[in-house]
Amino acid sequence: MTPPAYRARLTTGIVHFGPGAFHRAHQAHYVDRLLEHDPRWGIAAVSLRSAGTVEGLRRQDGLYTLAVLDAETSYRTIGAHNRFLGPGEGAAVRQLLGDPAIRIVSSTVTEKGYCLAGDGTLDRSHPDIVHDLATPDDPVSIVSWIALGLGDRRRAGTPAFSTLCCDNMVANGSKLGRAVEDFAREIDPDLARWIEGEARFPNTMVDSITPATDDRLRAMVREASGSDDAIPVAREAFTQWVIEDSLQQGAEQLRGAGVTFAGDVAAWEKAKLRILNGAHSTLAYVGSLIGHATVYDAMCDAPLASFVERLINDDIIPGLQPSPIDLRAYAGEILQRFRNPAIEHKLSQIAWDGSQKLPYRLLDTTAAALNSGRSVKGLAIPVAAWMHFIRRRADEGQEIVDPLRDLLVAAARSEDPVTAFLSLRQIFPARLTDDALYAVEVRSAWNAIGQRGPEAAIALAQA
Ligand code: CS2
Repeated sequence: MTPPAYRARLTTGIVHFGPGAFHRAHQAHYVDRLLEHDPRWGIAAVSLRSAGTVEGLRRQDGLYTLAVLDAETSYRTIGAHNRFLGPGEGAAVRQLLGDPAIRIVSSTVTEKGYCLAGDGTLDRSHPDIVHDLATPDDPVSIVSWIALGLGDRRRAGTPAFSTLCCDNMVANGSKLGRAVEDFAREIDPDLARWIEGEARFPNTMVDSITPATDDRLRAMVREASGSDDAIPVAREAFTQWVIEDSLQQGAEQLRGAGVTFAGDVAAWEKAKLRILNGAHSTLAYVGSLIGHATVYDAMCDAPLASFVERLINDDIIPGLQPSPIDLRAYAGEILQRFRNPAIEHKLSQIAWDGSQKLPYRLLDTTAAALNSGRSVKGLAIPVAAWMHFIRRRADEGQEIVDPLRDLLVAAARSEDPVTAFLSLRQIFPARLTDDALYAVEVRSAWNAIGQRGPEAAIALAQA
């Protein structure tokens, strides 16, 4: 692979925790663009839990192929990463976080990686937080790493770095910032006050459909470029990054690379998380029960695609109004993106971590519908489908990727699964479970799916 021209002058300005496919296809794409004008924003890839991707990047000196698979196909060698730190290299990570040249720390560690409780605050009982409170100089969680890095800067008189959470989470920056302050307060109240005053955690919305890397992609890259790239990434042509306008350094460079800065990210974030990700999870669970493998396959299923479109227009969009965004047009673009035949986005991948995803993707929408007196019949179907999905995978002995796996399997195997699932306070807020109507609709959907199948259930919902 031919390195981009900026590699010769590249210095490190960003530390990123969790350099998985989405980070390398999305954030690194924007940084790759800005590096052509300012080489001081190289990315240090940090993965302290698993060596995999970091070793892959190290072996290729940070170079990998970004394949854009859409109406047109393109390939680009990304060279934005110039440091690679894996398990056991915590001392080097700590030194890097204290380096004044590092102005942004970003993360894609998935929703569960932030050790938050169901209400979005720091979960002090989380094993990683318990560990880190006992040994704050040897952290395992991203929350503690950021507190450690900021603490070192305070002691050294170095300005704070800005932290960019790049995971799908409502008010992602505010939640991470509060968790870091709450953690710091437990070990040094003065540090917590300094972080509150000096450090910035802008909220962000990130979007680009990025399927997991597989051998099919490696073969495509080899065919197209002749490169034996072990860690290529692929995404659709659409990409969007909206950042709250409070970044201390780098905003001008990122804006020049195509990032949108907004005074308030909430409208963008809610629209994306509830329309795109809510539809994704609906397709994942209902589509998997029907037997589809990818988003494209599920969208070729006309009754299912029609159900999702109506769910968006009749149940999700009303809960987002008023909005500065033309939500129907936005939704239409998303459904068109889902129909991209070049992207093999596996429903099984989207189905991971449902206990962490459902609250912001479908349950917040359901609470809004209940508060407005609107029907929740349609919204109950993907939730009941998720319950059936868990029970089917448990019965078939298939892997269930979810931090609450054991609780979910126990609920699925109980005498009354619907009641057992709805009693999981980590997932279902009281607003929903205290509402008799919601339980009735979920049970009705559960029974319809169980007795007549998911196809009948979605037909029933549209009757
Ligand atoms: C998907 C998201 O895997 C999933 O849960 O819904 O990764 C989705 O592809 C992205 O949020 C799109 O921006």
